[in-house]
Amino acid sequence: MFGEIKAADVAAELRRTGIFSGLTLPTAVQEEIARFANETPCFGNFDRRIEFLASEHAEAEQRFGRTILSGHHFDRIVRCEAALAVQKDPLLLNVAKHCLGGETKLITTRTWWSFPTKTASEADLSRASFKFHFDLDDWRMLKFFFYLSDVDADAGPHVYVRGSHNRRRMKHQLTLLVGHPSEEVLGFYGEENAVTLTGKAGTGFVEDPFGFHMGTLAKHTPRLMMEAGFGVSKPSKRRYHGEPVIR
Ligand SMILES: O=C(O)CCC(=O)C(=O)O
Repeated sequence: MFGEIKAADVAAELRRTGIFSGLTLPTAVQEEIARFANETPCFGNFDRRIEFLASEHAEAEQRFGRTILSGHHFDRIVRCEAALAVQKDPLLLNVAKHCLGGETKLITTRTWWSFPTKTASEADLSRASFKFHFDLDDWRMLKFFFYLSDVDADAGPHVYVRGSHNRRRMKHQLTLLVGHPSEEVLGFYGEENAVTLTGKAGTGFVEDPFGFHMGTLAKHTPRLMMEAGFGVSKPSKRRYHGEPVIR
């Protein structure tokens, strides 16, 4: 699916900076997953009681009387052949094996919307990965992300701090507090190392999620994202966002 890109080159860049950003999905694949995500009801704020179509986001906020920042398709994703084809593409597994070793396996696949909303409180935002954090789901992991909608600076781009995957400040390492203030993280790693990932629908990147990263709030248009995660341990409850766990 990804042409001439070599797993060893991607892995080398991942080791160096924690992120590789040169992946592009074939248009037909991106369109098929986006069609699925538009036509399939999603679940708001990780809550299966809040079920709605992305096009009805504003009505859903009214109907459920609350701010809805995200909409996950959870296990419904297994009905989408194109998404399964992405997660099974040999480049993904090869990159993961280069980085994590031979035991590596696919552990999560999810698609979700991030919605612009006028009513988000500070508490909503800190719950929703909008602060710099690193993932603790497994002790070694890689996450592939693909934008399925165009993502510019106002559409909730993902931000990654290059180099933060292998140089952790003791204070950050020891704290279980998930979100860290931007000034503190960027003060330590350098503003110049924060990469904001924008791109057309189909743009993909892979990161070492032990590096600091965050989503940002979509200001005008919803963002549709797919993630395929690889790890080395058995699936644990901690990594369930309700997405299918592949054994
Ligand atoms: O939505 C995003 O861009 C960030 C997702 C994230 O932080 C995560 O999967 O850990």
